[in-house]
Amino acid sequence: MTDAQRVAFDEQGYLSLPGALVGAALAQVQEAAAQAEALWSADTSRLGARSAALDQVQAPIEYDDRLLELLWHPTVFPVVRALLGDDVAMIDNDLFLTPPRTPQTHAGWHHDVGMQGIYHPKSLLMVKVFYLLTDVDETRGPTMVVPGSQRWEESPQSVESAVAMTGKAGDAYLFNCRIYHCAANNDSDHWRRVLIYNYGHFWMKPWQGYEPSARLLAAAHASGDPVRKQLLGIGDAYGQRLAA
Ligand SMILES: O=C(O)CCC(=O)C(=O)O
Repeated sequence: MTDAQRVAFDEQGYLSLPGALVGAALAQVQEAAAQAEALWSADTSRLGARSAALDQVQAPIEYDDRLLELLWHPTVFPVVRALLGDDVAMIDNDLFLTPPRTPQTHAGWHHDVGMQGIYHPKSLLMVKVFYLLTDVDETRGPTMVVPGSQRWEESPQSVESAVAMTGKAGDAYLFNCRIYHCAANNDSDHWRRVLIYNYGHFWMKPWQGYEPSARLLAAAHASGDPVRKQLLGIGDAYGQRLAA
């Protein structure tokens, strides 16, 4: 992570990471996401939300190792780790599918982190990474963020300064989960598809329903990979951190 990225993240509360997935890597992730979507659509007992505003495939890392492996993406994860610290862990993950012409957004303005940390550089609690699987312009339901609002005790009174997180398929962005954000309505004729990976500190619990399955935990143990194990919550509650 560059100093310029650190300054921008600290001031604005978000970072764009264009071209995180390109070429064959992007095609693989899109294929894996499409297969997860098909399985989820065919079986309504699978976890997630189904509404006119959003189809939410909950925990896509359970569907395909190509989606699991994005948790430790070679260029994006080091930025997340640099921001949150060596005790980084996974909090939740989703595949969001926003239908065309949504009647209303699936996510009005909000902060993900209700706890208001004491303001100092280490009070960052959660960082959320988005991978665009489709092109997203202003009309296609982009995430909107109010730059700098992650530092404020109160929610902004106006969202006039909000920025739309637009981009091409394969682009990524991340934000401090304390930032004030929403999803804009999808006013286009296109689906918006985005993978979301949320990270916090090892002492935090995953959101309910996102605890890794026994299968994923066994595979992480068998891999012996310290990053994979820690991200899935394997370790000592208050002593776990990745080696430098
Ligand atoms: O779909 C989006 O861009 C917004 C998602 C959101 O609000 C969230 O993950 O907290």
